[in-house]
Amino acid sequence: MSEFFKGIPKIKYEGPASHNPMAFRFYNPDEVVAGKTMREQLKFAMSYWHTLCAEGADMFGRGTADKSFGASEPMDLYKKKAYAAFELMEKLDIDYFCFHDRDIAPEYDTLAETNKGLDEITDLIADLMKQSGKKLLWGTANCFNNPRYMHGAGTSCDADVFAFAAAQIKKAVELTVKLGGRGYVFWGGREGYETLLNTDMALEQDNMARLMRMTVDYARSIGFTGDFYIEPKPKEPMKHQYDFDVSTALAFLRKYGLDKDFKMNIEANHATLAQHTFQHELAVARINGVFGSIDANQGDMLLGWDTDQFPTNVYDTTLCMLETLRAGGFTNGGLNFDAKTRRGSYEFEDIFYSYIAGMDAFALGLRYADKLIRDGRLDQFVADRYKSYRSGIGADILSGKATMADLEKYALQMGDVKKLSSGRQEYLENIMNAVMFG
Ligand code: XLS
Ligand code: NI
Ligand code: NI
Repeated sequence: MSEFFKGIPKIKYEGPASHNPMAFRFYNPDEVVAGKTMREQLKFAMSYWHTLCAEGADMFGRGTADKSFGASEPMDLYKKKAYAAFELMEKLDIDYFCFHDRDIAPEYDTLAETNKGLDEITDLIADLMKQSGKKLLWGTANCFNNPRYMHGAGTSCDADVFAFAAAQIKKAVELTVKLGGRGYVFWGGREGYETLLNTDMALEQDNMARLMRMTVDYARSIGFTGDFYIEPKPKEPMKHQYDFDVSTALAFLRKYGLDKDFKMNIEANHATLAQHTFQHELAVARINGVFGSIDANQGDMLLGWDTDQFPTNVYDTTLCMLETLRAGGFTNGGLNFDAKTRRGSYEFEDIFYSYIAGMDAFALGLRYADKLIRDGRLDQFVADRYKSYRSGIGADILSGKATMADLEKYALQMGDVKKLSSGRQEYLENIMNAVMFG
């Protein structure tokens, strides 16, 4: 196969002083940070949809980037995309990829024909994986683009649509297993509502859970041992999505008994759309045992939609990696760049500059998170802040020994709470800067 990204070399680590734009300054794959190589800690993945498919179209204009790869007909196009994907991963030294069924092969008029195309392309992808050693982080089904999903997929008012979505997901799961994927994602872009005036929310949520239960049972029956993920997002395209944020998705999983099989795939830009920080969503997942995988990107605080920008904000990547290290690192999950170049960054070089920027920003985040943990002042501050629970009345509260009557007696004798300790937010923010830049 010919080279698609001509003139772009294999990207290597050259250190912070390098001015070579086609080099890593902070991502040094084989360097050990926090007990593992950066490659193992960060587990970077390429998103097939943004990288090989998205051409920069927006609400007001068509695409600006050409991703036709010189192809003449649909199957030829998707084969070329596959070769281009593996060339790009090789050049960027990215070990994993993620895909939707409709990113990798054309959708034809019938499901049978579409599935045939998927079989052929996944044979090719399996070969390319074998040759290169690249791995599948997770697969998913695109149940949002086709007009049949206008009212939802699993939550559609039309049972034929539910059946079609189930068939599509069954195939996507089979392909994920065929390619050795360690994860399967549900992102419910159309699983929600535009108006409650036409919506039976109870039935829709029951059906969404039914579809997930069927998927888990089927996938386990064909040997899938990886994790299922819900990827929370509050809105866009639907006005209200049922998988709003980590807490909402967790309550849903627990209600339907799906919490043993599912974890969260947390996307930075979705967190901010839900009016949370990225760190908040990661922390909620971590403390509830559902920290799974990450869709690494960043939004623009002045815009109210999912801009899917490559992550370059080092404070965010640092806090993200701090939560990741606290969670014990990734097991089946990883850092998938669910991110695209800006519309004006339309050349192939821009894709490489973007991935380099994102990988370097996360490498810095990992280095700083490790430094913050080793420095210890932040963790020590938090431990001290709650020290009143380690002895006396606090210890009795935690152990369950203290009753309300005991606490009343204690409070009466106390008269009032004595001097409280300061939260010291600014002091802590300054420590963070001192550790990062010191
Ligand atoms: C869209 C989502 C999507 C999922 C996979 O906002 O982020 O890209 O990651 O379907
Ligand atoms: Ni995503
Ligand atoms: Ni998104």
